[in-house]
Amino acid sequence: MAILLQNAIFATMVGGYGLHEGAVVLEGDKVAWIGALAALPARFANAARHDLGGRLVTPALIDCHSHIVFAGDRAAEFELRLNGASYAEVAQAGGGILSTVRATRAASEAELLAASLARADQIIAGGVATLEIKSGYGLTLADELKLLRVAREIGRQRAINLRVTHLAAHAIPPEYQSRADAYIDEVAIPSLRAAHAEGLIDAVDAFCETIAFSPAQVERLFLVAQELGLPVKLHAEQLSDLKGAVLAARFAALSADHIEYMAADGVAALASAGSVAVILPGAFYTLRETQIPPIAALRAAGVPMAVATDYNPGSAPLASLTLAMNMACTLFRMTPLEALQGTTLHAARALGLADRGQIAVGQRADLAIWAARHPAELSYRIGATPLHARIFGGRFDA
Ligand code: DI6
Ligand code: FE
Repeated sequence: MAILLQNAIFATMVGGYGLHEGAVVLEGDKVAWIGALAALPARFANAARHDLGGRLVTPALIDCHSHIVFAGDRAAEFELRLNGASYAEVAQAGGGILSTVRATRAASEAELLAASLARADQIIAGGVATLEIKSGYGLTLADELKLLRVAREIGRQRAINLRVTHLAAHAIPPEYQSRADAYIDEVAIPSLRAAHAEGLIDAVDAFCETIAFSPAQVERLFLVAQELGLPVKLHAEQLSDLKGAVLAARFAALSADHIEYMAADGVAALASAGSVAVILPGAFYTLRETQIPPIAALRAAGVPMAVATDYNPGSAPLASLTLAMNMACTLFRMTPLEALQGTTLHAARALGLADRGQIAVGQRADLAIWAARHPAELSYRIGATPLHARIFGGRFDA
């Protein structure tokens, strides 16, 4: 049964905003037709009509970088940092990611699922229909698989498309202190192989940083990903410039993420590899970082920029993708058009998905209907969620 959307402003995201004031027909889980109502083909004459009251419609948003499967919270660490400790100092003192690892290991799969579903619901309520989720708070073979299974289960229990990413190379657990190479060999690579064998993952990520894994260690993991035919992406240049983006580009990475400290060589490498730069202003904001990612250089080099929440308990307890868009504009001087491209078209590309991120014939019928008239309003508002309704796979949410 087809549905016809009329009396709306469609930001198709085809060539900029691609604003279209007309009608759109959805059939099954695909966009079937776009045009002026007067030109509606006879075969759609019986489509169920929805008058959208002049509202803005965009492709449903895509959050291409999150870490929502975890237990506990880090409010105490927030307080420590406000009292002067840095993110790296907290991490070195056994807090930070490792405190979440302790809580996550202790949680049962059911507890973890319940906590993670609540976070997925927050994201969905913000107009998102495709979400990437990473593991990375288990750091043992069994615990990483537990997180990945929970991530997959979210996609079965909720109206959302998931892409699941293996991130065992997120932090060095205490039992491998000063033995990061052994961790790569004994946990990261075996859990990658096991997760792939179980069909749990779509991509492989790592945290390339002085407080985490070196480029040489990441490369060993990426070689296994390559052997398994899995695409890679990388947490690169978040706190320092280890040339992670250059490494990622050598593996034709889907994306390099964070990249506050990326230099000109990284920009050039991403441009020639066709990788996406994933901008994560929530972590920048939370850590009170002052080094801004090289937005102007990325723009000049034609590197597609995505914007994501990075939703995680430490550096970005941020559930709202439209707030991330606001931060990308206000903190990094991205334009509202770039911010919306970053959560639609370019976010799709960052996940290797060509069937979404635009409103065009043949694209997935995942749409967001907003209490707004112009797409810049999505980036402009702070703290309100202007979602009016969401369509997932051709159906309005109940
Ligand atoms: N960089 C981040 O911002 C998150 N992971 C990473 O590699 C933070 C994760 C955390 O602090 O729990
Ligand atoms: Fe992250």
